[in-house]
Amino acid sequence: RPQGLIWRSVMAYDETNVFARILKGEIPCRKVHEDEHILAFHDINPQAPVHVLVIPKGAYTDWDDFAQRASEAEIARFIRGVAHVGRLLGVDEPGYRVMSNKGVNGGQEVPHLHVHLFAGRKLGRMVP
Ligand code: DGP
Repeated sequence: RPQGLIWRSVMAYDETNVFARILKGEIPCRKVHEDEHILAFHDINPQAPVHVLVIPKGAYTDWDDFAQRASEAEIARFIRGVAHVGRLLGVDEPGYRVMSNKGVNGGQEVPHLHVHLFAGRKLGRMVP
């Protein structure tokens, strides 16, 4: 483990969560993009004209779990993948918002790391 970083035990990944089931093909989704490492699909309850979820295929519970356990290559691929999805959707201009909820106070409902990509209108300022 690298020194100078704070490491905490992470909650065991729940393999029955809904996004794990989508990755296994047990639950359908409206797919936007898939490759070896990521899957992007439309949110079932869209909060903007474009509301897409991007997930890594690895078993990571949330943003913090990913930051602690994923390799730098995985992290880079994920960030590049999210931006790729923005371009595929044709929303890189005039732009979009990327957001990830972590834990109870973050409002996270599904315990598999996902980022929300919102686009299609000028979004309001974030109201916490
Ligand atoms: P979060 O609160 O950040 O964990 O967001 C979870 C999102 O996942 C929420 O916007 C609704 C969406 N969602 C939940 N279940 C499903 C599902 O079965 N299919 C799809 N496409 N989206 C789902």
